[in-house]
Amino acid sequence: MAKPRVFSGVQPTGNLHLGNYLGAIRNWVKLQADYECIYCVVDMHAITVWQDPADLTRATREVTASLIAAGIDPEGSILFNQSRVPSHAETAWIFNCVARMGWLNRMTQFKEKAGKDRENASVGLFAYPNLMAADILAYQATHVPVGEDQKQHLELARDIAQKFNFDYGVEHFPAPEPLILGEATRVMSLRDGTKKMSKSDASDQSRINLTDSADDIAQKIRRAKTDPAALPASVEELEGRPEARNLYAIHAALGDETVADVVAAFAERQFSDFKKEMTERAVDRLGPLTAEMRRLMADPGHIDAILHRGAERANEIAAPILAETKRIVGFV
Ligand code: AQP
Repeated sequence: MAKPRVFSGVQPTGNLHLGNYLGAIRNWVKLQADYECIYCVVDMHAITVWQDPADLTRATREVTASLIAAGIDPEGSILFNQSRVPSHAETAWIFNCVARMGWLNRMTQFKEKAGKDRENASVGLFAYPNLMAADILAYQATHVPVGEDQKQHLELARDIAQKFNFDYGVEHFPAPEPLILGEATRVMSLRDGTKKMSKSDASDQSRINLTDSADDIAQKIRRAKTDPAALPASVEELEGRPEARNLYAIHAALGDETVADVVAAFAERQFSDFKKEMTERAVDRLGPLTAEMRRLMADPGHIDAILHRGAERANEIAAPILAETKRIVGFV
């Protein structure tokens, strides 16, 4: 029996951080055993906000190197960059005509990213969820591993698939399911436990980048915001303590434990002890990944060849699906 198909993407908008790693990429690696996996560096999403061209090229290679270093196998899985496969843009246009303005108006990520200056945001930023739906449905993928922040966009992808099928009286697109896995599905900023850890946060102290050295990691964890209360004796005691909750979730996820395991291990101990052990765990986990990524980045030609080959394989799957989509729409 054919394995179910997974699609997921990451933007080359800067260095990947611990949130991307624990919320998404680590799960991508695990899913390779049981799914047919298509992983995409979504450069067309990246340009929904301004990207310096040279930085975009560098970040595309760097993100690809991080994915391979984290354990994505470019032979077994398909790894490529979005702009090389035309089905994404072509399907997205059709979805621009299926999705309703009212649906997109409800997307919280657009509100957060456009901020107060909505009039000045790009049309691409507004239509971003339609392109994301196209990314997934261009392959008729059924499962999408994402962090919690992407749940709303995935629900929109399901709505688009259903409306397309209903409008045209077909069963062409599946309704894709989110796979939100692990103890750290929403990693928060190290400076503010109520804000998501993000590449675009102005403060580098807010996140642990996958390119950070052991010293950087140690310093960021030492300075991470905490609260004056004692370490919790139960999981319930983490309620209302967003910074402590976040650090516990990160420590648990890095060690493949539950938050309850971490609570039990540190009850009646000091935050300084906890932070020391958290640093060791983060460095042990990320150090080899960073070293491998640096090694891969020394040969950008090799990374480009992987992306090109991946795009060819992705296109082999997407081209016949796009041909059928166009036939259904009535394009000659
Ligand atoms: N803080 C997070 N916690 C858990 N998962 C996260 N993801 C991102 N941030 C967190 C997951 O990582 C995958 C790739 O995300 P992306 O880079 O394509 O876009 P994003 O969600 O917009 O990430 P950033 O860091 O916030 O990027 P910028 O600042 O450029 O917008 C997704 O599966 C996402 O859920």
